[in-house]
Amino acid sequence: MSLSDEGRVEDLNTFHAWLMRAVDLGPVAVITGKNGDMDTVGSAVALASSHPHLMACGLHLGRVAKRMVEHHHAPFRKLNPNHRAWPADLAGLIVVDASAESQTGLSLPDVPKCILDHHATNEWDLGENDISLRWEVKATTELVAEYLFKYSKATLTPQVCEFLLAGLITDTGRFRHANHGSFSTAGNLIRHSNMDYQTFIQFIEEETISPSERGAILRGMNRAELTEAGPWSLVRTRCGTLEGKVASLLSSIGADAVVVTRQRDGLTRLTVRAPRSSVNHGLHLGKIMAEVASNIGGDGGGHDGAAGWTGAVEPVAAESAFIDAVARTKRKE
Ligand SMILES: [Mn+2]
Repeated sequence: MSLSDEGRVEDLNTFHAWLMRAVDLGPVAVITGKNGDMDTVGSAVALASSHPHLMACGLHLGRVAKRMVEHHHAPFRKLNPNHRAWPADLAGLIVVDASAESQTGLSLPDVPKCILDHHATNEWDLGENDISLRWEVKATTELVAEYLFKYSKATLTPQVCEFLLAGLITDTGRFRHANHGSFSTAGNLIRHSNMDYQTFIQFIEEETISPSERGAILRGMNRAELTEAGPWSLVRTRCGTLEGKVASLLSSIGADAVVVTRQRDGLTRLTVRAPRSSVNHGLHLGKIMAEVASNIGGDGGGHDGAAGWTGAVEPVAAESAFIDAVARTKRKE
């Protein structure tokens, strides 16, 4: 799915034509992925700033995204999972940074839709009035930034540039998973907005973890175990909250992959991470999670080095399904 520069230009032209037609007809919702991470929210808020008929909305705001939205008083409409009250004249919807409808946590109305995404897995069903831009970029905000730089430069206020850069910073793990494209987008955004990058990164990194969350993280670390999955060594644990944080802390000790299991309200969630060395040896966590979903149900997918799965399956069964799928993966030398 690697796209040439011409392919991208063509994609952006198609998207621009689709968008202009849609906003001409009525309001258009820009819908975020249900995890509310900074990439999905940054993409939605930035894109929605480009036209008064666009509205960023979604189920949930993650921690960094919530701080950014509050800090900038950015328009973002929080919906509930049973939301049905879409405007009668809704002319279309744009879904950013979600690889399937289930990833929005919403039941979407039947209007023309456009998908902007960068996940390795894809389970969208597209109709004849729908379009999809799936780019091999490190964050969806890179795609949105490229669109705005080309078609709507006036939208790129310092605040909008911050939303785009924040998504890029968090999805690349502070540029650890970046490539030349992400660095060049980041450079363009910093130069264009004239922001003070060091002050900005400090704001992004100011995390407020409460004492009870700190306890939950430590319990997650404390329960961690090493386990073998065929040719791969895994670290696995359970935790009640902040599973992404627990996963990244455990990643730093250097196993081939980390799996963190969380159970809440009858749903089990697996959060998995793998270092680049494992990906280079043939482990693709997004594909493994899609395989887990097809084996035991639920929804799964993501990127090569970071992925997730959610479903109404016992935690032990879900974790075993993941470990089995990893064990079946050949290790290329
Ligand atoms: Mn993303």
